[in-house]
Amino acid sequence: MPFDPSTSSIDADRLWADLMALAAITEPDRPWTRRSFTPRFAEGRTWLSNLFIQSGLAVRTDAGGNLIGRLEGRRPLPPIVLGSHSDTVPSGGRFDGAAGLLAAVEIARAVIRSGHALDHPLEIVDFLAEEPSDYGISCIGSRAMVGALSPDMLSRANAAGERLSDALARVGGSPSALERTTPPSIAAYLELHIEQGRVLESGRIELGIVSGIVGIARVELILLGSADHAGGTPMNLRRDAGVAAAEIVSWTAKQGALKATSGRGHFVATTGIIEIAPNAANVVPGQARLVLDIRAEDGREIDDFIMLLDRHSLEAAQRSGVKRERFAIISKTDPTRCDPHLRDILARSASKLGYSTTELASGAGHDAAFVARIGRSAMLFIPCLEGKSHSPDEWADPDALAMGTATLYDAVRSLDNADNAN
Ligand code: HGY
Ligand code: MN
Ligand code: MN
Repeated sequence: MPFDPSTSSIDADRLWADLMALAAITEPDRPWTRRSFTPRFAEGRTWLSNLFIQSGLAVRTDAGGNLIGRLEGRRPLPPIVLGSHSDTVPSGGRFDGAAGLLAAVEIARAVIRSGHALDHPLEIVDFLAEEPSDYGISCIGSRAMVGALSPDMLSRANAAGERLSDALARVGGSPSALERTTPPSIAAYLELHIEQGRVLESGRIELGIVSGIVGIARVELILLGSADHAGGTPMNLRRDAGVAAAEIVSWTAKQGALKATSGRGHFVATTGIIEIAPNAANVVPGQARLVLDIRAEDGREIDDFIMLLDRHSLEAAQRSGVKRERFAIISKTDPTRCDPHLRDILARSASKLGYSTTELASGAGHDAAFVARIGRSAMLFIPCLEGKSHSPDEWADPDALAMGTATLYDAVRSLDNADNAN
């Protein structure tokens, strides 16, 4: 059933205009790019902060560098929290993260326009650095909020040598205060997001109620061989780090496909970073660096894959006469179930508005997985064109965004009342 603006409290045109305005804040040569901690990201945050203020929200930045807009409620209750992230991957899309944030702002405006205040305060959180950052960590703000940003993580440095703790302070966070802060009490967390997959589109289903969010492990491998002349070095005398790396990349894809069809839930494995040095056509690669992204609904599948990868990558290195210098799990999160009560509220709101829904797992990671450690947390998906995301081709239909926002608004109202009932 299409979105009907005449019966909805949601101003779909205003919401879409906001989304396109935020999208315009991008590295001009790589639309759409707003990498965390960069001046472009700061520009986006300033825009978002102004939008929060214009929309009637009080604005603050917490110790974890999260930008928070707050609309007071009628009673001193823990807030209902909505959110997502304003940072992007390099050459990403206009919807991943931004759609959820701006839907939340439109919901805050709808609450004010209605003249019927919530009993709970409403908070909107732009979580810092949800995407993998230059410090090797993703979900920095949501980890910080729940007390999961460790001193080791804060000491990680980017290629320029800046430590994450200094970068956090640079964007308004307070690393020193982090140790003293306790996680906030929340009534619930709800996040609208594009699916970044094809279940909704292929099934012609309007909204997705997320059952759970995959666990994600990232593994870094460094292989050391011998950089040699590509012309004078006989094939049998080479220690080619590139060949060993290529074998590991190929094994990862094959083993990942095997696990994906094992019937033990969603499983994917990707070698997203492949670097060789000195990366010259006439030099046998002396060094290779790989970073793998491994995800599953069942955490045991991730552990099993990493154990197999450990064994295979050693064998591949030996076959090429190459030393495996580093094999490190640089980050690892467990799978998260979304709160059943919130999923039920979302499903009932969608049904009340006449929208079709299905339950599905999220193959993408989200801040909601960390927020689930401190309170009830759930997600609502809207379809995206051909499931594409992390690409300039990312697209979601304005009607789909409006349907998702209207559903989320109804769920917030239901939650506000339900929690007051008990
Ligand atoms: O990588 C992810 O799953 C998310 O989009 N950051
Ligand atoms: Mn993303
Ligand atoms: Mn995202």
